Amino acid sequence: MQIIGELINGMYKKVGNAIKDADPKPIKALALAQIEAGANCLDVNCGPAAKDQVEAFKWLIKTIREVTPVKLVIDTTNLEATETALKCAPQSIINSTTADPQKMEAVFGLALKYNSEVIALTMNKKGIPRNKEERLELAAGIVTYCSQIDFDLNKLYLDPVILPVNVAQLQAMEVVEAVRDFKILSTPPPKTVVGLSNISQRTHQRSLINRIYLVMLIEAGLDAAILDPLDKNLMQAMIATELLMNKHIYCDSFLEAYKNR
Ligand code: THG
Repeated sequence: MQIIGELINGMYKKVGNAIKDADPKPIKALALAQIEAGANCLDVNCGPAAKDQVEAFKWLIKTIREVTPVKLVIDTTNLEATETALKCAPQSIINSTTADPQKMEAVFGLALKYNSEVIALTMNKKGIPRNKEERLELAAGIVTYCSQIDFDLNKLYLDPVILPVNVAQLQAMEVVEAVRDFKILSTPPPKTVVGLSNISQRTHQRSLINRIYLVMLIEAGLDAAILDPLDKNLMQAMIATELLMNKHIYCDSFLEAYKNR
């Protein structure tokens, strides 16, 4: 599975302050720690604190690039900041577009220009769907648009949008089943991604809820997740699930073997 580290996000005080003070140390440390823990991509989100998103992204990407060439996931709704980020780091993953036609036109336009991949959220101006069927309908619209503009479906990630279980308990299974059903929309099938930690925001036992939900999503065919790779129990649950789904060769020391794969 593709593991996208979530920790370079201005939502975290430490990161928000580092951006504000232009202090590279915490950012570099978070980049390296997440990769060491198994992340193969890094989400980059400057959060609500950054006054100037364009400058914040320029600085963040330059800082991260001083320690690693890993693939970046550009997490912002600001199109100008997205383009600036892509100039610094082409072939990144744009996070994200919605299913709204105008937004798709702008975002997929940038993706074609910079040879980038795209995360498309199955939501629109009306908000986040209430069930699997509405998510599928929006996903179908996104896939159809990609075919029309000849966007390589291998570069598309569909995100069914996870809501916190404490405010939307009925949605958790709708998202799991959406992940399963997105696969029938096209050949090649679109990839799927989620922002895992959304599920446990403001709940007790966050780590437990995150890892059980990740297991359910992987079983449904999830390809990638934005998550906290420093959560050891979470990473071990992921590896064990993939092992039981026959995605890795079994050995007695499979946790060790995964690191050296
Ligand atoms: N889909 C896509 N991108 C996303 C999301 C998604 N990007 C953002 C988010 N959701 C995924 N990233 C996070 C990062 C952190 C948290 C949740 C999701 C989180 N943070 C703590 C909190 O809010 O409680 C912060 C605690 C602190 O301040 O220390 O939970 O769904 N495509």
